[in-house]
Amino acid sequence: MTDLATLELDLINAIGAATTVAEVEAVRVAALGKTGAISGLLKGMGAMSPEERREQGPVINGLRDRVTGAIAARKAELEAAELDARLAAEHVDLTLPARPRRKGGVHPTMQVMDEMIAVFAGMGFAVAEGPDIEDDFHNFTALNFPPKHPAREMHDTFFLQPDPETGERKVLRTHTSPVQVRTMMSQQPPIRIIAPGRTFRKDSDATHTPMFHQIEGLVIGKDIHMGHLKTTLKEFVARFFELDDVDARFRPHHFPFTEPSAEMDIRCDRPKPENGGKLVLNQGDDWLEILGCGMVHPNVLRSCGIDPDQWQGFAFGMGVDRLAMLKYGVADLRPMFEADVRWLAHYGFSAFAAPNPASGLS
Ligand code: 2NL
Repeated sequence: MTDLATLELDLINAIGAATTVAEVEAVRVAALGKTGAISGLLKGMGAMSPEERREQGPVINGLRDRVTGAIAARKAELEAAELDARLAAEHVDLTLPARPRRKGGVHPTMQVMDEMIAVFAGMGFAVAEGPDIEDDFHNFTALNFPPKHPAREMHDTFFLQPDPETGERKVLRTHTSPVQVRTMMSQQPPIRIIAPGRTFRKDSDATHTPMFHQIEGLVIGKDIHMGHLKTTLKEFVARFFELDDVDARFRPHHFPFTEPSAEMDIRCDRPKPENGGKLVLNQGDDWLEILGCGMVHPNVLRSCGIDPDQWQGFAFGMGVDRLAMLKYGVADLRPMFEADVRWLAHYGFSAFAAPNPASGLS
């Protein structure tokens, strides 16, 4: 056998023996790569005499074409086999259940806040908002707090560092009343607003957290009176708890910013085994405190640029977190603001079930 015939036989055997595309590629490099055997032969043709080249050229070119063809054929064959093997190994089981996805939940406080806003919106109230950091005037003075009122003490209110130039000490608002003060100062009556938001007091025990949520409301008109207050708040409570009617009482109280002032209670039967361990509203001999309210004090109207001889109105305020716990059976206040996702998974609401008085609140 000639050297060329031996070379061809060796290469064809090696191509046939290759079991992976990578092995075929190694043969191709050995034969046709820069320093490959066939490449060497092709290069050598440059140094041949014309006669020799005429004779050897077709032989070497033929060798190259057959080896190239054999490599391409073997590669195609192995690629097809490799694809078949992958398709057999990497099958997808479409009957497997989808992996569970973590989804967020709406905090009960925010759910209840949205429910309350939906009820009041349905009664014609607009929503007003304001800053968490307030000044003494909007949080206390305009609300008829006397200069020595205990709420102004360091131990009840969070104060920011005094301003180095003016000495003014800003506060974290202790209620959302300042939002209503701002509304009265910037628009003339009639006014019908609620002010939902975060509030802060230096209080921390089994029933108080330093940060909590409030909704306050304010209605000012020419002839707004206690009758409007009682009807509005009873209607609110009925809609909020999805009751036909509420058995309520208005118990005299004191707030600096209202006169007269009252706390509203609704009749209830405290949780006991006969009631499945749940609080029952509208029956029993107990009373549940729901909110505080009253007729806006003339001094407050005056401080906000509203003439108390022309206008009067009522205001109210309630704690959202406590009502959320009551409505949805949250037993312990403290985990409410610990941001534990396991707690939220248990007590949270779907973000797709936004409260809507037409379709039911929750
Ligand atoms: C409560 C009691 C109340 C108000 C808040 C108010 C606001 C203005 C004027 C007059 Cl601008 N009053 N707000 C009135 C009565 C009670 O809140 O127990 N909150 C948790």
